[in-house]
Amino acid sequence: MPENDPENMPDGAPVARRTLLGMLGVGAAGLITAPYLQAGWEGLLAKASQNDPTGLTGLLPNPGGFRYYSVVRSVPRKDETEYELKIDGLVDRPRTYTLANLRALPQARVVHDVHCTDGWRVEKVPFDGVKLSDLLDDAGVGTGGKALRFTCFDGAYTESLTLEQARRSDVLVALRMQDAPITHEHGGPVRLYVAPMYFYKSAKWLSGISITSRVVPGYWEERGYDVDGWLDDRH
Ligand SMILES: Nc1nc2c(c(=O)[nH]1)N[C@H]1C(S)=C(S)[C@@H](COP(=O)(O)O)O[C@H]1N2
Ligand SMILES: [Mo]
Repeated sequence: MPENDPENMPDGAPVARRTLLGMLGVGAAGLITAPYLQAGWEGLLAKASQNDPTGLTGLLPNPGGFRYYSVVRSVPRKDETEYELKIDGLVDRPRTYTLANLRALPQARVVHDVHCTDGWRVEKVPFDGVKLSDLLDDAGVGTGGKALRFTCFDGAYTESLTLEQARRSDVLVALRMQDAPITHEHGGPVRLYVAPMYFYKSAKWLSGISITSRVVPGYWEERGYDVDGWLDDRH
């Protein structure tokens, strides 16, 4: 389901896009040819995305191939000292992990093409982190646990997976992306990476995993996206 199909956009999204272009002080045509240095442009783009509740800054050109999405205007930065990931709900042993705790666990690497439903994709992106299945084993899924609900420290975004999907070896609680710590703009210090599904399943700024008795649809799923966001080439 295309995110850029006006039928599927949240009300008023096109207006928000015009507002953004206005904010940058240039028209759409000017943006394409504006003589920004690449690094400067990416920084500006990241900042603009933070102020774009619709994620439509993704329509602006970005040399890295990625677009920065956030459904809220600004997201607090969490470093080493502040970051925590909580696992609770239907588990035998509720857990809280710091970044150091997560780094101390066995790390797995997944290299896959990233696809957004908007139509952009980036090929062969390496992600490293802890297999979600390892964290599930650590917490121990309790009786009746059938699905996972992910929450984020942006305070708004949510996602879901079934227990079976979450146990796949290509689903990571990722600490690194493209061989570097995940940047704030890309959802660092910790984001989910669900390689076999569209990138909307890969919740940025991950702060909570709750084991639930059924799938609770996430932010975009409440707005029409598929709960099972499989890519066609997942096998
Ligand atoms: N917290 C949070 N996670 C999110 C999103 C978001 O808006 N907020 N957008 C999703 C979508 S639609 C995509 S395509 C990717 C974009 O990741 P990127 O900004 O690192 O390119 O993040 C996904 N995870
Ligand atoms: Mo997306």
